[in-house]
Amino acid sequence: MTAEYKVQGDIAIISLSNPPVNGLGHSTRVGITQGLDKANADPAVKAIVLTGDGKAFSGGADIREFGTPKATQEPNLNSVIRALEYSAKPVVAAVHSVAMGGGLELALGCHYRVAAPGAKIALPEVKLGILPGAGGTQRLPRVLGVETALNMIVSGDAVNSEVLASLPGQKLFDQLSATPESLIDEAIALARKVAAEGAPLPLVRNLPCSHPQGDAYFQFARNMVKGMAKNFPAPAKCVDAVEAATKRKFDDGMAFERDIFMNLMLTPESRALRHVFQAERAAAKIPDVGDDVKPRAVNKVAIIGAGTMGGGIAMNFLNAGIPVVMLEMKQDALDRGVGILRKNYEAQVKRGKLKADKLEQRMALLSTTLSYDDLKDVDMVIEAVFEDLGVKEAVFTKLDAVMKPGAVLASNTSTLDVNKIANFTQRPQDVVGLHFFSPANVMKLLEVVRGAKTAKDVMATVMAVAKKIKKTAVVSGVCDGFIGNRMIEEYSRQAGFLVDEGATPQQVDRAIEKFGFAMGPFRMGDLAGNDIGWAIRKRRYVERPDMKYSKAADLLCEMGRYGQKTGAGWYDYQPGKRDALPSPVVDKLIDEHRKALGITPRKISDQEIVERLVFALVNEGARILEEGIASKASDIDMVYLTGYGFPLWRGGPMLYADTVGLFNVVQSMKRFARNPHDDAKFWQPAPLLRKLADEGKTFN
Ligand code: 3H9
Repeated sequence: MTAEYKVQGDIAIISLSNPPVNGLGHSTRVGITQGLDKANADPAVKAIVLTGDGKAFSGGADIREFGTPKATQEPNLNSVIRALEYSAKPVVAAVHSVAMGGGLELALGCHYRVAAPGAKIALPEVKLGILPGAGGTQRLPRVLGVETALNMIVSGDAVNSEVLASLPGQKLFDQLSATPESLIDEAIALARKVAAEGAPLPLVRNLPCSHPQGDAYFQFARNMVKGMAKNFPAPAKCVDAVEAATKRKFDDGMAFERDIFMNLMLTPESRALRHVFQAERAAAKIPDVGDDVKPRAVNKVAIIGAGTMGGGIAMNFLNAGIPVVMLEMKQDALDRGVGILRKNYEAQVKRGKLKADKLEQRMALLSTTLSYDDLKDVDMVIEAVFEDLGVKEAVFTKLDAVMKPGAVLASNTSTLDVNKIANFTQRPQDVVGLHFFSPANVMKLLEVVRGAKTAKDVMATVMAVAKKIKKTAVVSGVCDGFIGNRMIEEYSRQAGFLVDEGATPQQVDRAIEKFGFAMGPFRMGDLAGNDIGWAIRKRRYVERPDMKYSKAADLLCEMGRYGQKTGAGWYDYQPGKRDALPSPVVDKLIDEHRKALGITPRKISDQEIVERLVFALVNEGARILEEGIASKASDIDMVYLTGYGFPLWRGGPMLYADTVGLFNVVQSMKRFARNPHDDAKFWQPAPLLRKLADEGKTFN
């Protein structure tokens, strides 16, 4: 049982006890109802207090049970709430720390509620692609009013208990305890008082629920929601459910909410969001680095290189209150870097995103130097210099000479071998890759590249640091391109073949953007600079001459069309503007290129474009998994969701493949392999993918 029962004088206390956040799993639900039965049967008990052990009142339905029979096994949450409502003895909820989702719904089923200050109160179900399914949409409007309740339900955001308790006319909390520590005593005192008074027990379900301009208000809410969440069905359904609370009898409203809840649970969008919730937390865990491995202290950081990347990386630490010393070779490079960094902060102040005094606080944490000797006292250094192994060797040799023992030596390389970099030092165990994505102060993703000799506590350290600077850290093994860029190379190769065969860059971009990518491969190339891919291909032509590429991109680069920075790439650009305009020059280039290859262009469907691009990611992702470069399929999904603009509502490439069905994915790959203009070798399904497909299994 994961709820405890004890009696204190004439009050029974039922305490949820299901770490980490008292999720309302089956055994907890059984524990609550058994506690209620016991209390009601015990003549010595006059009233009941319901609370939660540890760091939460309750985080809601136990997410670990979703999709299992236990989720709905009786007593389900609605049955538990019904049992609370019909308890003959008063039940007082003592809410603290976190009351979310089903946890808040549980409290709303109690006769009275006392909240501790500082408790986070939310119905966050919408963030999992569902809506509150145990009366939240029917009861919350009755205690907070329709508008406040709907805002909370549609946003899913947490509101502090003090804020809610101070709303005029609110009936959510009967009392706010003086301190978190006095909560239980105050809840017990209230329970005793109401038991002694013997007044009829109040039920939220009996409160009225209406809005003075109902129809107009709900129409307005629908319009708002449509604009904000166009790829997610849940928010609009939240509006329907709250409207039902104002128009239907309570039990009819409950049935309506239940129906919507069950339907939303089956949507691919909800599956994706629930996957992401778990994937995000799973990414922070490294299979062989347990909680017993203690991170090293990181109180001061050095950044080598004051370029765009170095400056962006520095901002992350300054934002988190961690002092940074930035090193450059020349004073003017330092001055330029610091100037850009300050300008970035000033732009944030102008947009109202940062207070002016915060800007100065952050800048005060930044110091600069031209001398490696000044790095002696820092706990972690991140190198962000030019991508050249010789340059890295020079930097790491110097770092090795000056850094204190135990300092973490990180490289922001995006392409080079971290093991080689580690071996430039006498302390390869302290070396790790930290691949930030540009702009480094904005992008959530941080690929943590674990070298062959990287120490476990260095891994624990950088994961802890990543959390502090609010990055989604995903661990990658050492390989060319790590997880993200290794996969994107296959995606880009497909984009090239598609153009060779008959698609225009615009069609490819449009198709994949309609699928949900933030930006198609050609617009992306123009933004990042087509010369970057060109440099990689030139290397490949030497290292892997057997690899097949479309040469259209090389021809483009030979014309100097590197993208936005040269005013022309796959698209034309007007001076000072970023709008991608179809280019007759590129059309001609592609046309001649096809002629030279002897290809008669064919019409390619959007579906084929999307499948070839996305399944290229999937096949390479499967190889990355079987090689152990990524330890979980969900890590690959996190890389693509947080670093490459993969649509959130599809949950990442690997979950998307699971949703399509791996059998179907393999069938498509076999078809692509028969296309003479494509790369038949690449389309051999990765052994892991084939095995899972044969066994009817999924990546996740
Ligand atoms: C619902 O209630 C449906 C009902 O309306 C209807 C039902 C019929 N269950 O975030 P953290 C785990 S839907 C089980 O890192 P924090 C989490 O996986 C539910 N486990 O910590 C992690 O585990 P691990 C609506 C849960 O302190 C650990 O707790 N509720 C649950 O930064 C720590 O999590 C939500 O959507 C759960 N419900 O934040 C609540 N929640 O250590 C979403 C968390 O193994 N949860 N875990 O990796 C949150 O917002 C945050 O987790 C919370 C704690 C604020 C609770």
